Amino acid sequence: MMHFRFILLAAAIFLTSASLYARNAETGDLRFTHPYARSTVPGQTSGAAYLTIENQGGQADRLIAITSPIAQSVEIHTMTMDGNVMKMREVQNIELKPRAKITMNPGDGYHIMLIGIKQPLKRGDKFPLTLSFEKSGKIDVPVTVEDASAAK
Ligand SMILES: [Cu+2]
Repeated sequence: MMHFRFILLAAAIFLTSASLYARNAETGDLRFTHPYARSTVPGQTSGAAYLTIENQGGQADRLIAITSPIAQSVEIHTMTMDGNVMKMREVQNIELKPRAKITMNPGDGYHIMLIGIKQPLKRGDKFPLTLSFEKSGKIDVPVTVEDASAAK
């Protein structure tokens, strides 16, 4: 009986480490650099966050959704010029080809829109963003709030 229990325990440990390893292998190709959000003023209901995502693997992946406990919803936006006016538009996903590097910065390309923020984002605050990828699954990225004028 003791022996049987030991085998079960060993099997459980093996399965746990095997699944951890599989998760690392799946998410190991993505690199996240400088995740930051701009600080907001009281009464401001939305904020913006930025980061650099690099696909160091040989397989394409796709960022398909983002959530955060600090916002009612999170959208992926891109900036487009409409005549002389810069407009934000929601995109459904961001494709990450092998070796692709997506750099987000204020006023250029993609940004992450935090909609319905529950309290102002103050410099030095930290909060998580959960990024969902088609292949790599969900990955939590810690974001730091920087000055409203922050840029990379
Ligand atoms: Cu936006």
